[in-house]
Amino acid sequence: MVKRPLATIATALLVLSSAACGLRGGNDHDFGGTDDRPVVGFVQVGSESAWRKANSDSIQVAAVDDDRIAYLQFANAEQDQQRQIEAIRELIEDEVDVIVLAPVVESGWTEVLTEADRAGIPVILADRAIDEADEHLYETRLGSDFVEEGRKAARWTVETFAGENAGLVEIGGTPGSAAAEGRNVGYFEVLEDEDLDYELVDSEFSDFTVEGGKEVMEGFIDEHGLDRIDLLFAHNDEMGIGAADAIEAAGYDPGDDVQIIIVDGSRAGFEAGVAGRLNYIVECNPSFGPQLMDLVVDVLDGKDVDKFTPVEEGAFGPEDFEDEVNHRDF
Ligand code: GYE
Repeated sequence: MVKRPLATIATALLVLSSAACGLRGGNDHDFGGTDDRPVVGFVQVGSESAWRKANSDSIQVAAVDDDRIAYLQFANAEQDQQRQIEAIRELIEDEVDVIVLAPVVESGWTEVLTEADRAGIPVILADRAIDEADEHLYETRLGSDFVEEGRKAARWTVETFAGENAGLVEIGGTPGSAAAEGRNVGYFEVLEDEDLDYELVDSEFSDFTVEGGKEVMEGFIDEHGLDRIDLLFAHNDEMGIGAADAIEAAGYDPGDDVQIIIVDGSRAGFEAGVAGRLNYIVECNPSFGPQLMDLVVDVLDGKDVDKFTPVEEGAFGPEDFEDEVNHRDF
C-alpha cells in the first residue's frame, strides 16, 4: 500500500472526503509505516438523494469505527460514470487493498475492472449491480433486490386498482442503472402476472432528483393532462416529491387525484406521506456500512462469500406513516 499526498490524489473531478479520522482526506494519517490493516477505496455514485447521503455516511462511519480497517479513501463521482472510472484508476495507482464500487450504470465496466483484476485488487459492489457478463470481475455485491422492490410497488397497485382500468405513469431512475432497470422489470412483471387492467399513459427515465422528477411530471401533464392519470410509480422519494409539486402546481391533489408510490423511505418521504401527498412507500435500506466492512474483511481473508447479499427491506402504507416517520434515520 502506497500513501500519496492528497494533492496528487485529488483531481478536479473528485471530491475526497475529509470528514473524520480514519477517512483519507484533509489530514494524511500516519500509521507508523507498520499498519498492515487494509485501505479501502470507495467510489460512490454521487449525492443525488437522501438515500445516497445516508449510504455514504453509513459506510464512512462504519470504516472509521472499525478497528480492522486502516482508512477509507472516498470518491464522489456526481452521477458520472467517467468520473467513477477515473477514480478507480486513481485507487489502483494508490495500491489500495480493496475497491468498493457503487456503479452508476450497469454497463461499461469491463476494461477498468480488468485493470483492477490485473493489479490484484479485489472489487466489491455496493448498492447497484453491473452487467452479468462482468460477474467474474467482482467478488460480491451487497445491496437491494431492486426487482423485488418493483414487485412490492406492483402488488399494492394491483390491490388498490383491481378492476378499475387505472391510468398509470412511471418516472424511472437513471437510465441504465440497476436500480431503475430492476424496479421497472419487477413492477411490470407483477402487473402482467396478475392480469391487472391498466393503461400505461407514459413512462420516462429521470435522474433520482427532485428537479428531475418535477420536470418529467410537468412533461406528462403537458402531454396528457391529469384526468387520465390515477397513479404515479416514482423510483425514489425525491422524484416522487418533485412530481407531487408539479401535480399541485397544475391544480390537482397529489395523494388523492393522483396516487403516488415512491421507493426509499427517507424521513422527507414519510413526512410527505403523513401530509397525505403520497400513498405507498417501498423501503430501500442504505445503512449497510457495518455489513460492508465485514464483507471487506472476509474477502481479504480469502473466505467464501455469496455473490449477492440482499439487505432487509419492508413496505409501508398510509396506516404506517405516522408511526414510521419517527424511526427514519435519513
Ligand atoms: O433509490 C436513489 C438513489 O441505487 C438504491 O439511488 C439506489 C438509488 C436510490 O439515488 O434514491
